[in-house]
Amino acid sequence: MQSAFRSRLHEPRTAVVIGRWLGAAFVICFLTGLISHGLQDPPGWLRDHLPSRPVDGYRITQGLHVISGIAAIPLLGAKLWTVYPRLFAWPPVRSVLHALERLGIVLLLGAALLEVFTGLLNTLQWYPWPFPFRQTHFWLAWIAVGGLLLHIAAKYPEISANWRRVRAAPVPGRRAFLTGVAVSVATVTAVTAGQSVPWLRRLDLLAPRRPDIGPQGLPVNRTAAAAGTAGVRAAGWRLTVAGPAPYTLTLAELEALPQYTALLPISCVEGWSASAHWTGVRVRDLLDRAGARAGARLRVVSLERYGGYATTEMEASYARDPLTLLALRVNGEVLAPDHGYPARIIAPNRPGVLQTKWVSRLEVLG
Ligand SMILES: Nc1nc2c(c(=O)[nH]1)N[C@H]1C(S)=C(S)[C@@H](COP(=O)(O)O)O[C@H]1N2
Ligand SMILES: [Mo]
Repeated sequence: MQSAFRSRLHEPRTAVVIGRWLGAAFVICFLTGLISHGLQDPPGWLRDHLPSRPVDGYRITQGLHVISGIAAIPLLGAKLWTVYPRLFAWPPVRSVLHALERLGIVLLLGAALLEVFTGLLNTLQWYPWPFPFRQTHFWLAWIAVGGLLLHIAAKYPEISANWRRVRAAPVPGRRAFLTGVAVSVATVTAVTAGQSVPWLRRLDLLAPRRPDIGPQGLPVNRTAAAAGTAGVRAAGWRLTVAGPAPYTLTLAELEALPQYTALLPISCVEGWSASAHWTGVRVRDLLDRAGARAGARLRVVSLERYGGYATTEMEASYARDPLTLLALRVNGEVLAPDHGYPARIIAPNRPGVLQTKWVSRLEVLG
């Protein structure tokens, strides 16, 4: 059977080297994914411990998440090519242990392929499936990690025998093949990482976003037209703050309050990020005026009616951070409609999805 596959590179040392690179990409992707999930949708026990610093934390972890996920695609291809003759091994199951080993591979392979596929399409904002992206992506990651651990345990003897080059049998062509794989990984990384890494921006040929293209030099995910908020005018707009001492402000009254400027990024979960100077009123000042207690959480309500991010919640660590603003300006200009005119939330170390635009109401929670 094996003789049907003529390349000599279907061999363990090649599989181990690529497996190491793929494993590293997986681990980075998994850990940064957990961070992203925790920040975006924290379970109760974590909710009151989310840090609002470092300011660029989420920008870095989510940038790495998408970079390592994209790098995993050519690595998965190379790994699969290296080992696929074994998928046809006969008899298909030799023992209970062998059955377990193959189950691990089915879980790992199925989950890993689906994971990079759904992740890649997510960066393109394309959701051609009937299930919710985020939960599916989250649970598949755990299945992949479980499959990976089973796989490493089952292959441990072979992995350790081929871990060091001196102990593995020499095979001509191996070095060239590994170099080719490394070059393709470097290339896909270089032409997409510019969506989050500023000094790679000029090479950003294939990523879905250029972080400097859009109104006021910033990309837009959901436009005012799509959100149904393009017709918002200062005259009819009010900010309502609901709390122990509720009040309502016009835009002119909001502009008359002390204004602060902060350099903060929008870091989209899809991988692009861009920093800007935001100017507006501190959220904590607005909350103090409403008589909120120090540990109070906050609900932010947008004028947008139907979107999944029309209403968001903010933990006290963000609401109390002096850099967290209800922003009225970006880079010195009044917010464009697509960036949330007349007022939007901007807070440090938060996923872009929670930087709510077209805000009309803040509700103090408990
Ligand atoms: N009301 C509302 N706010 C929103 C969104 C939305 O769909 N509705 N999208 C969020 C997402 S996913 C991102 S990445 C940022 C993008 O902000 P920008 O369009 O100003 O760059 O806005 C966030 N704020
Ligand atoms: Mo986003």
